[in-house]
Amino acid sequence: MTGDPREVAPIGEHPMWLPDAATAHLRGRTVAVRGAGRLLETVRGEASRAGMVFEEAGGDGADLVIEATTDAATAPEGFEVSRAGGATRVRATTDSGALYGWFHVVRLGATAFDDTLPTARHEPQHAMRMLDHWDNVDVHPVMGQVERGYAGGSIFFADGRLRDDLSRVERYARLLASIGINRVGLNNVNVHAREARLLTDGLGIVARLADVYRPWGIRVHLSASFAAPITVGGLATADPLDPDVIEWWADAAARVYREIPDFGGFVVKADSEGQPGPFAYGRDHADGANVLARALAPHDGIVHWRAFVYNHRQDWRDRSTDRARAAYDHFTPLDGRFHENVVLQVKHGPMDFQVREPVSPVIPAMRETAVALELQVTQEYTGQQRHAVYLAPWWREILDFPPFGDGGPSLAETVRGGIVAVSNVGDDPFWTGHPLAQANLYAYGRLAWDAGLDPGAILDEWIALTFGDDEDVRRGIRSVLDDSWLTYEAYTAPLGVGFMVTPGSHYGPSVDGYEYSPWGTYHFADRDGVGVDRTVAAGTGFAGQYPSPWRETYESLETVPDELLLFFHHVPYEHVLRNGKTVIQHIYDTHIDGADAVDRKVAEWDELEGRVPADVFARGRDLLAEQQRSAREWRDHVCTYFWRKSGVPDAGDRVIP
Ligand code: GCW
Repeated sequence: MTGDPREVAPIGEHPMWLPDAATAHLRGRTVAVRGAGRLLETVRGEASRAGMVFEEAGGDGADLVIEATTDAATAPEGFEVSRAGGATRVRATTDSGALYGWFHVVRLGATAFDDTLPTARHEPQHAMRMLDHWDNVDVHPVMGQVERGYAGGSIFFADGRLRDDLSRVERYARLLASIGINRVGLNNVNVHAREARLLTDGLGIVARLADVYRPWGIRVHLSASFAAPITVGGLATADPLDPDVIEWWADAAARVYREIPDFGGFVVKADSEGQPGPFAYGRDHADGANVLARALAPHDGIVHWRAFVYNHRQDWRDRSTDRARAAYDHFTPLDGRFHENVVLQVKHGPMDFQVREPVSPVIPAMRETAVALELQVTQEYTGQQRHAVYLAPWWREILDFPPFGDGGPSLAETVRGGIVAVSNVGDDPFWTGHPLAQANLYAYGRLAWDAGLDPGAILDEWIALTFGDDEDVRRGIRSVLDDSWLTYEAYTAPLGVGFMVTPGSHYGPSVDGYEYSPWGTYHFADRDGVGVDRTVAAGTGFAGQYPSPWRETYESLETVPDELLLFFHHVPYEHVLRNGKTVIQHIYDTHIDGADAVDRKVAEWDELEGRVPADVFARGRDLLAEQQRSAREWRDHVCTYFWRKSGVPDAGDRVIP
């Protein structure tokens, strides 16, 4: 322990938000940990690691008393923190609540021992707070080891097998527990041949990982292939209504639970981007999900069934097919038919994790199905951890959205099946490629626990834990990150239209990259205008999938929010936005301003030299240089493209090449 937050472990592995300095306020203080449960052992281990002194014999005089007792009457996993008689107390009904209470005390820093500390109850908004890994055991020839991973290889697997040394996974589990994550999906939802066998002869791997996560209150889940009865079971069919298939899944689940009694369940991507599914047998997705659900039910397991089902072989000339509509069209007729232990896992937007999309209309539509909201911490479409983009303000907007109109419940209150996100970590020394991308993982956990937290306050918390209390560091990092999501939006695809990325890699601009492709992600720019007509009156009808008032809000050019204009409408370039600018001028201005904003971020980061650890500074500087290059490239491609299409010059007389 150094006491100096700027001294981090030599590179090899950055401690993320739990360097030893983060618990410096606890060193030498006395502690008593009371109650039963294996997670209390974890709390004791943490207290001893922090250099606390254990108080024997009741421990009523300790500086910190952590107690799991049914008297606490907190919700499962919740805790109450209070201060009286010179002691700070954490009381929880369960041992997991005590563990979360411990990490709350870590976050509070020295204020945990102020006599003014108010009594407060903290209970998670969602019982399921999950992180999905898209890790492959083998390195996939196209997608690499971690699909859409921007931070190196897998922390679980190397050389086609489970790593021998799982100590990093353990440190990861600790970091996740500290932000309240309680479920982890271990493998890619695109299940390839090797990974399908995790369910059969690879079960030992799953069991070993479950053992590592268990002391941190985290249950593991597996992505399963719908075709597993054929590919690993040797059956001739995977028809969900076939008795042999039903029996195969029941046996498979029983085998898993014999090895891993607290196994969480299966995650399934079916009939999606080439993954097998029930459509091959003329069955629907309720039939498909329910066969797995029935197999898991006796063991208290859950099926996360993904709603990301759409036609990825569409004819781009056919304007009536709309990828945005697909999930709603497939799933809403099935509402009410899913077993109780099916959670429909829905991406936050109707398309695919873009920098801006409306909220998916599937979420408010499924009134009788438990729905989980899926976010993407890995920055597939938001700069791939080469651009500094703090996503919490975007997630907060999504979580706050009132799907039934103002005054009604927020999206966070609407989803009953919890919150899921795709992880952004790999075996990179900083875990997340860009050191600042750690803030996204941190913020995800905190928002999954409480969607009401302020993204700026979360960022301050992350900065203080990671870098200590230097006010200049706080200000510098805040100035790089605070508006970074909007900056990224400004220099990439405009006004909600999405994509315009390089096909395959999804990094960097290619305005027409997907325009004449089968993937359903079009902007329809021509010489007169741009955007997708998704109105009921004249377009694909997607706007009509929303309950009122949103269907009307989105349908009308008078009321559609500017930032979603091109998601819902095809308009002429000279169409005037509600902000008073024409669409074309908005495109020029935002792209030029967005790239300029990145120049400022480069300078702001440079100010941090000598204030953050040298390795963090150097990595950040290199990546900001790349962000600057890339932002300019985006600016130039997009501006030139629309200047050539429209022939409308920039009102500011700037030279658009
Ligand atoms: O965004 C797309 C990605 C795919 C991913 C898919 C999904 C795992 O480009 O790589 O596949 O989403 O969410 O299933």
